[in-house]
Amino acid sequence: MTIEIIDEYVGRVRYTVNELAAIAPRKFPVQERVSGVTGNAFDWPAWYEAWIRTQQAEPGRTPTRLEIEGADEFQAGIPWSELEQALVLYEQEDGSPLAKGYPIRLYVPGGSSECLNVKSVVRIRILYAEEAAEKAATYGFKNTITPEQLLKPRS
Ligand SMILES: Nc1nc2c(c(=O)[nH]1)N[C@H]1C(S)=C(S)[C@@H](COP(=O)(O)O)O[C@H]1N2
Ligand SMILES: [Mo]
Repeated sequence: MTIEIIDEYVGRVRYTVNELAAIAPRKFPVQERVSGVTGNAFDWPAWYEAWIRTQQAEPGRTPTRLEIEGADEFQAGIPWSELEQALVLYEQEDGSPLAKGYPIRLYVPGGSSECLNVKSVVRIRILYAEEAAEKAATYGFKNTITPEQLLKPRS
């Protein structure tokens, strides 16, 4: 199982869970940020910063939005500014693959909804368009996001 990363500037790359986690500068127990959850995680913005430096991208651009999709086609679109505390859960406490949410799971503490905690992530799109930052977070099954969800104000 691989995770596909699609970046507007870098292009499309695929990583195994181990390859993805190896890029992260620091790993920590997920409960440091999300109470009641166990396993090991890494910080998403720190992962991105480490990763982008290894790519042939022009430095200095800041992403505006993340689009993230699960194996079941559940997906979320999240303004980058909402991801300051976001983390990726990638293994259980004992180092074995996730029993729930495999291959990886996103958590968005401080985000506008717990529904943004996408499980079984298989695709991550990193967007840079300025307009993308202005749209509120969205979530739902692919192609079935209702106008109500799109218009749902942050609570
Ligand atoms: N892949 C995937 N991720 C998902 C969902 C889903 O249906 N599929 N549901 C979301 C919603 S609506 C919520 S509220 C949380 C529920 O997380 P939990 O199963 O840990 O309680 O997961 C989110 N992540
Ligand atoms: Mo939810």
